[in-house]
Amino acid sequence: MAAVSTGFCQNNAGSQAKPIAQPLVTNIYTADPSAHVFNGRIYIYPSHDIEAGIPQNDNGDHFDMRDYHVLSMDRIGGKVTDHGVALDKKDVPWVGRQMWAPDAAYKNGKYYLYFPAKDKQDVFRIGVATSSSPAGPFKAEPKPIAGSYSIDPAVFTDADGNSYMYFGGIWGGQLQRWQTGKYNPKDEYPKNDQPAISPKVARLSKDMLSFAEPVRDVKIVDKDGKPLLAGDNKRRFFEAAWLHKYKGKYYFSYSTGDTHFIAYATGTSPYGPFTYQGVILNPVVGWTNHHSIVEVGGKWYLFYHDSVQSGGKTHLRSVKVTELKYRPDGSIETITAYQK
Ligand code: FUB
Repeated sequence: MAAVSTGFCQNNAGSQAKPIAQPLVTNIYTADPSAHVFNGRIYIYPSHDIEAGIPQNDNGDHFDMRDYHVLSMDRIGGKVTDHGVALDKKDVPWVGRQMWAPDAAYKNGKYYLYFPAKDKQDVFRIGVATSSSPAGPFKAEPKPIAGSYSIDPAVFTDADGNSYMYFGGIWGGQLQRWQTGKYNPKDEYPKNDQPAISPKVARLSKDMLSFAEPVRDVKIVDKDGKPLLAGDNKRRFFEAAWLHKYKGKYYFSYSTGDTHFIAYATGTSPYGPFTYQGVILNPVVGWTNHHSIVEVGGKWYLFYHDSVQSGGKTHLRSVKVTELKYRPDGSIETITAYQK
């Protein structure tokens, strides 16, 4: 992720916007929601935003989160339970700071929480923690996943039982530092007419604790099969990957970051390539845009966040949910989170 100096997107009237949905909880600030249905109940794995008092900068230092809470509800619109602290920074030996957007998965009778954080060298890595309950508490593995880097893990399990982790984020998420496969602390970016930096994917091992194969690029292409370019800010990948399947097709969705859209692209394999299709969610109040998509009881829902509740403070966000609709051709109707 990243920030801009004002901390507001163009839609900066946090207190004036008329939202289509209310925060799921207001006792804490929550963001980056990854929603799943486990045992017939909806579980949401968000970041836990706090006021750390750190000035905003383009590295996102002001997003200095220190733990995770799990939220759950028995139905959309039902009472939301905050299950308290599910994992704390102090219990993860390798973490230095900034516990950012997590995701969760179920396999082998266990629940897995995947989370990005900066290690003691200030390099983003992705960790995993396990629990016998979807609500936690989770116990972290002593080291980050070998070969992992950058931010925003999203784990998708296909019908054949294979699970894949999608990850990455440019700017403050450091994905640009791994373009050669090795870490380069210089923040260098492709020129505008070169292919954009790709998000990453790796199949997970059967025990869900490591990568089963080398990390691959997730290619996002236009309708002519050409890679989206680095200068194509309105369409190219920035952060916040999510993968879901609808009617046999794979939908890869993501944030365009500095243009603030949640966009999507579709393909016929979990590895891609994915062809850009359009916008799922227009910019929200606050700089970041981050989402997940889940089917509950035959309907589809978009979980997202905005900063209305905090009056527009970009690092104090609240998770919300709204219905997502497909057209008969499988395309997704664009959502605007505010009434006109
Ligand atoms: O919450 C911190 C970061 O902000 C996430 O990792 C990004 O996706 C953005 O939402």
